[in-house]
Amino acid sequence: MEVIKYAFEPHGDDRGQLVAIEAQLDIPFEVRRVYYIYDTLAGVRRGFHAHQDLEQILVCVHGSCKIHLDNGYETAEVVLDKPHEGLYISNDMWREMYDFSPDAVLLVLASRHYDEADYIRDYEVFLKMVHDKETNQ
Ligand code: T46
Repeated sequence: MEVIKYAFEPHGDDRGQLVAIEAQLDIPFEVRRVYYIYDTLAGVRRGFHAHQDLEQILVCVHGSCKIHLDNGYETAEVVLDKPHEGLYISNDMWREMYDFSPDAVLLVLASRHYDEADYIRDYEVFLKMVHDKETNQ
């Protein structure tokens, strides 16, 4: 599976680092929503869903975490541990987030507003959907 990571440019000087992410310049979509996940306890696994119509960039701006990706055919495990690196996740991708360090802050830039109807939370339904799409192509 192709894992798409964006390398953002840190603007560092003797005061520290600054990363700017501009919609449709540094990432391929307009940002309509920002959320972040923190205080996730050790051993916790979150996610367990796919989206039908959502693009997202995940940046672990502090600490580290791992992302399990599954496109219905292949899986990948991605480590996020750099505040200047973003993981791109688009539609039809099952994701789980795990191995959060105690200090982890996972920032997410999303292309659409929150919509519970966009979530596919049943893995069997997800598999059927991606396999049906492949068959009908
Ligand atoms: C995703 C991964 C990476 C809202 O009210 N608004 C929001 O924009 C979001 C994302 C969540 N919520 C509420 C819904 C739940 O009551 O926050 C609660 C926790 O959300 P959820 O269980 O969906 O969180 P995760 O960590 O399983 O998944 C989240 C995103 O929902 C999802 O789109 O791709 O992070």
